[in-house]
Amino acid sequence: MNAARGGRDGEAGGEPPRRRGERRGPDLAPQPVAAEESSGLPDPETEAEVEEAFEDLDVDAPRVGIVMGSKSDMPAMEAASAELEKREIRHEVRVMSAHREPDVVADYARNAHMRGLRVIIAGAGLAAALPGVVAAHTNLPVIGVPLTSGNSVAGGLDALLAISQMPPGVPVACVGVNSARNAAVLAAQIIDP
Ligand code: AIR
Repeated sequence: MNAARGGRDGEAGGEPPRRRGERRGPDLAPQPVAAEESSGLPDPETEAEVEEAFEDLDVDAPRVGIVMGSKSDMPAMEAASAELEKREIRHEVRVMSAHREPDVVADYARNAHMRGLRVIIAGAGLAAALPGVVAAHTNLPVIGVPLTSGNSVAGGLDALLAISQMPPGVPVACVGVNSARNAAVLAAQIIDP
């Protein structure tokens, strides 16, 4: 790509008038391209360096991602959004189900760090896999919010256990049932202790 762009730039900026491509003369011979421009090798900067550079820029990237397994979780999860709003912490809200849209969840979690997110709050009810699945795909801290829903067992005990009983090495911080506001307070403390 660089080589092609360099060639066109050379024609446009050079002294000779533009000619049809068919007429190949010595004056239209391909311009030499600097080796470093055309190597095609990946940029040597590490992910950490790129992120550091991005942090210096005052962009409007959200710092906290709030995700939930269903639209029906929105009323309970709005408390997290309201708390972050109050604290003027940039955040985004997404609905994605670990069981119904597993690929969407995986993509979101894998890209979260590079997008500038620093904490993810994940709320779900029933077999609440969302926080754990997010944690499986990112090293960002994940705060799980167990939610009650229509078919909950024991008022949300099912989700509480699903979220808190993570296997060793893949932690999820778990707040109380329907405690979305506490999740936001914790997220704020993680971002700015
Ligand atoms: N859920 C959705 N996908 C996986 C799970 N565990 C949860 C939602 C919601 C409950 O199932 O987080 O709390 C019921 O979802 P719905 O969409 O049927 O209202």
